[in-house]
Amino acid sequence: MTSLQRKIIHVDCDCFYAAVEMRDDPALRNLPLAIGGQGGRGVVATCNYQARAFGVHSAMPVSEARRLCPGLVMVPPDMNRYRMASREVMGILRELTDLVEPLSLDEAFLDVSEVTEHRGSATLMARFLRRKIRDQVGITVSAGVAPNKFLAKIASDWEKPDGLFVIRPGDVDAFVRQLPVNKLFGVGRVTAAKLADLGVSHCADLQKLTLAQLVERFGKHGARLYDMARGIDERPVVVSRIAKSVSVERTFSRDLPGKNACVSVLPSLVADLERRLKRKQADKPIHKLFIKIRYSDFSTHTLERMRDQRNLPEPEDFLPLLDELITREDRPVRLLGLGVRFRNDSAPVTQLRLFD
Ligand code: DCP
Ligand code: MG
Repeated sequence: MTSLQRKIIHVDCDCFYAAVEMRDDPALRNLPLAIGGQGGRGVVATCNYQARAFGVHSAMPVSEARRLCPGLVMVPPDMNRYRMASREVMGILRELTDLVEPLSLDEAFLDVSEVTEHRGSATLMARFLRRKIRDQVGITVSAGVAPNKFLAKIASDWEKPDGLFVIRPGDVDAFVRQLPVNKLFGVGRVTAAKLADLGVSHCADLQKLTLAQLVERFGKHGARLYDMARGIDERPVVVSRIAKSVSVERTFSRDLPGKNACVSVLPSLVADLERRLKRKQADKPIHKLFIKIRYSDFSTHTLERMRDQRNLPEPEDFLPLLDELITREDRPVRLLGLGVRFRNDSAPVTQLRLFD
């Protein structure tokens, strides 16, 4: 019997740090741009796709990057802004399903096998997520859809940047056979060279080796190679996250003209927050309230204040935060968000580990 067909989406932001910088300073958009350098180890953390055309890439010494691309613009990293963008991306993914496994700030797996929205189509879900992240966070992501993690991750890279690639169950074998072995997880230069000695360059060649041959040659990793060559990967999407906060946010189809308009949408945002709190067994003591605002130029500000209370928050509870955060009354607002943080010591561990 075959196991139930899963639907996995892998999402990976395009040139993540650089994308956040280009979003916040559109003048950088049309220039070759790298993040890193100053203060760091003098290497490129990432660069935009214009810079990649010159051969610049992550982990390259800045001096070499400048030699390859004399017009390169270097910007020092600002992790706080990247973390905030990451939280927003992950928040959008988690609105679709709780089964989200982040791998780093800019990528995550989703198991959407049980999601019924979007007609249950993982392809439509991936399109929806890509559009929503572009509109709300202001950066592009690439996505891969496949029956397992290994293939979904390869798929998200296939049409990068700003792309979507789908591997349907019936296409797995043909797709895998033409795949160069260096695309496989764990196959670096050394393993690739060993495989080349065996006459293996693509998974079609790899399929000709027996499990015993691969284990003898590569140890434990041999069994993984055997499976991957056949597009098999049973690893579950693992969720291990302690709910430390619950929040809601809204990007307005037309910018709100200023503070008064923000005050008038507070009640409906608070109502959304309450619904989420009730859904998430969140009768834990609330420790802090926070709000977030994004102006039309994408500059984003947050503020949080202590407020120990057990009962659900009311719109009036957020007014003082709004007052403190908005210093210019008439600045157009693109997004407004609010939320609550729970006390650390009371946070229950909501962990779903299928197996390690
Ligand atoms: N990063 C880093 N040092 C590296 C690799 C990555 O600091 N050697 C950081 C910067 C990247 C972020 O991690 O923006 C995400 O890494 P990715 O490998 O996903 O690379 P990018 O998102 O930048 O580009 P891509 O469009 O290829 O995903
Ligand atoms: Mg990325």
